[in-house]
This record gives sequence, C-alpha cells and structure tokens, in this order.
Amino acid sequence: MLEGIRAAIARFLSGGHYERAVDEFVRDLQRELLKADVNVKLVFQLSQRIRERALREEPPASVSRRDWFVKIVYDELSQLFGGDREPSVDPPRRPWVILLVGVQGSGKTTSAGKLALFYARRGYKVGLVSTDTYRPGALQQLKTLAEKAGAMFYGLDSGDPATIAYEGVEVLKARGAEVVIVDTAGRHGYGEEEALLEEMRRIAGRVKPDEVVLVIDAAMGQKAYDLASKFHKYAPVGGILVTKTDGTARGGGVLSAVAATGAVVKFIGYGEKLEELEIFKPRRFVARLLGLGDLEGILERLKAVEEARELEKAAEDIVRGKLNLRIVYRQLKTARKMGPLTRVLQMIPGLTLAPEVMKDAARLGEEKIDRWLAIMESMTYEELDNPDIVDKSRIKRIAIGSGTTTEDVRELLNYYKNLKNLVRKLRRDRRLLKKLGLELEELEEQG
Ligand SMILES: Nc1nc2c(ncn2[C@@H]2O[C@H](COP(=O)(O)OP(=O)(O)O)[C@@H](O)[C@H]2O)c(=O)[nH]1
Ligand SMILES: [Mg+2]
Repeated sequence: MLEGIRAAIARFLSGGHYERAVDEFVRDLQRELLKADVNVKLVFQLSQRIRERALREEPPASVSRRDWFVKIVYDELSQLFGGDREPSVDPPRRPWVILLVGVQGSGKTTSAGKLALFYARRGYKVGLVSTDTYRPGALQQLKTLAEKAGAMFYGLDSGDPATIAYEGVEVLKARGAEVVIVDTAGRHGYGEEEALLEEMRRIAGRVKPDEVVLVIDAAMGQKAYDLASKFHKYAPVGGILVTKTDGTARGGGVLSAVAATGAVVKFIGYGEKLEELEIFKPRRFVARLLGLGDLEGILERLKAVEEARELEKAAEDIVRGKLNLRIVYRQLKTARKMGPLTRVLQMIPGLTLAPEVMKDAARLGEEKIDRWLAIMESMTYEELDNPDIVDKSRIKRIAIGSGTTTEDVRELLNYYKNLKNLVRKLRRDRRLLKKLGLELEELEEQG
C-alpha cells in the first residue's frame, strides 16, 4: 500500500489536466486500499468524498490546486484511520491496571513487555503478571521481558488464570507498582472467540482492570472489525494495540476496520524488539503512508497560509474600528508564532494594510513582543477591552503580575495609543479606506 500510494501521489503531482488527474489518482488509491485489505464500502465512501471535495473546493489564494488536493487526500485518509484523535496513554490514576486480551499469537506477551518498557521509560514503576498456564515457557518468556524492561514480575505456571491474575495484581500493587500489566493466554484460535471472551470476562471480573487493551495482529485485516466489536460488547475495551505493522499487511485493513468500530487504537507494534512500539497517531501514520517528503512541505505551506489569514483577520478588525488590546494581543501572538516578523510580513500578499503599523511591529523584536504578551496576559478582560482605564496603580499591579517593569507596561500602552491614532488617521483617509475595502472584499471572495 505504502509504495503504491506514494507512486500515485507522484503521478498526480506530475500529471496534466486536473480533473483527469484526480480521477486517475482516486482509481489508484482505491486499488491500493483494496490491496491493503481495507473494507470495500469504506474505500468507496472515501474515494467519493475525495473526488467531490477535489472538484468542489477552491484552494485558498497562493495555494495550488494540486497542493490542496494532496491536503484533501491527507485529511480524508486520516479520517479513515481515526481522525484527529490522539490517544491518551498516561494513566489518570495510580495504580493503574491494564488487562491485555486477544487471540493466541497476536503478540500479547511481546506487547506486555513493550508496554512495560514504554511506561518504565515514562517514569512509572511497572509490574507484569503472567497468567498463561497453558503454554510451556510462557511464564519464562514474560519473566525475561520483565527483566529487560526493568519491571517487576509475578506469575505461576499452574492454577486458575483468574486467581493468578488477581493475586499478581495485589502482590505487585503492594510492592509499589504504579502500572500493572496483566498478560493473558488467549489460547483459543480463530473462530473460538466465544470461549476466549468468556475467559476474559472471568479474569476481568476478578481483576477489575482500569483498562482492557485488545491486541490485534495487523494480518487479521478486516476481520478485526468483528473481533473488536465483539470484545467491545463483552467488556469496554479501552484501547487497541495493533501488532506486526512492520509485516506485509502494514495494518491498513486492521486500522481502518478498528477506526470504523469507534474504538481507539492506542499503540502500534512494528517489530519484535521491545522498543518497537509507538503511540498511534492517525495523522502521522497517514503522513508516512503518503511519503513524508511531498507532504511535509505542502502542509508547511498550507499552515503558513492559514496563519497569514489569521493575521489578516486581525488587520480587518483594526480597520473596522474594533481596536483594543485583545486584538493587539492576538496579532502579536500570531506574528510571534510565525517566526521573525520581517520574514513573516513578506509572506503576506494581502497585507497592504497600514504599512507603517506593520513596519513598526517588525522593528519590535521578539523579546519585546514576548514581554508585551506576558503583560497582556496579566491584564483583566476589562483592561484589555478598554486600556484607557489602566492607571498608575493598575500599571504597578500588571508589572508585578507579569514579571516586567512599569516602564515596559507604559511602553506597551504607548504603542497601543500610537496604533489607535494611526487607525483613526487611516479611517479619515477615504481613498485609502476605499482601496482597503476593495481588498478586503476580494479576500472574502477568495476565502
Ligand atoms: N514483526 C513483528 N513480530 C511481532 C510483533 N509483535 C509480536 N511479534 C511476534 O509474534 C509472535 C507471537 O508473539 P507473542 O507475544 O508470543 O503472542 P501471544 O501469543 O499473543 O502472547 C512472536 O514471534 C513475536 O516475536 C511485531 O510488532 N512485529
Ligand atoms: Mg503469550
């Protein structure tokens, strides 16, 4: 899937006629996603949405249609794999007990070790519990992993798994574990899910885990949809861990299937080593799918355009006479985010507004802007909306609150006063205003 989609993007970017290129790209994408075992219905819906948006949406000024199209594809693919959701992985309470469930061979034991290392590296005291009494060597496998990960360990090679799980959790909690991970056997094969679910329910009933994490092998493909749904019905699955995304299946099928159930994929495993686990972020996954090279540059450019629009909006507010310190704050904050002001200003095509003001701002320097931002953060909304009320005693309070001096506060207030005078002058100058008015309308049409 990876290579195929990348190639399709490359073809698209070098292609001729836009509409034809879109059609061709959508066809390539469909083929690749189907090859990666993504559900037919999902693929169909996705390509329809992409086509529709590509032909309907006008890119913002200074963005090419092709770049905009790549962004649409990126958005929609990210949606397919879970959208903007960034999973929360830090336990909200301690101790935190995670129960790992899943079919045999899916990678539970390996993942238990990976999670142990993951949490240990985040500074938690971790404990691992082995309940696999069926497979010889299972206990030793997890014990070795625990040692490597620097985690405590509890396990017995015979007895009732639910009882072992319960005792293990109690023992490790008593020894100070903040995150306890319980590995289960899941000895049941495909098609024996009922028995597996029953055993899981029994263990969960004893242990009362804070979170159940379902481990799914990427090679499972679309079948993951049914499995995840079933598990979800039995016990609220808090998160999904997809293993073996380094294999031929790449996880496309599983990840899209799981996203479709509404469950959150929290982690993906991409190798046999303990470190080969990462938090799953749909957007990052898709970025990799599309080949970062093209995409990063395009997204950077789009981000700059978006930020330029924010600045323009602040400029509009000023012209419309809504000037107060809240607007100044927003403007400086945006400008600050975008890096050196002079460069930023050059990037903004529509910003012919009040060149004096912008030049003035460009001369400010970043350190001073940071100081002013801190000052405005220490002011009340009332003061921001109506800076005239800021008297001597307020100046003193604001300086102390923001860790600056009263001179700094006065300087900002002066800057504001000058800005206000300038805007007043601008508004009196009808010709300029008319020109600006025209430009603002043009901008609105484009947006
Ligand atoms: N390539 C690769 N292999 C994995 C990954 N996770 C687990 N495995 C392998 O999958 C096999 C089964 O793993 P195991 O943890 O014993 O599965 P369990 O039966 O669910 O406990 C082992 O050979 C692991 O090394 C992964 O992310 N990538
Ligand atoms: Mg195992």
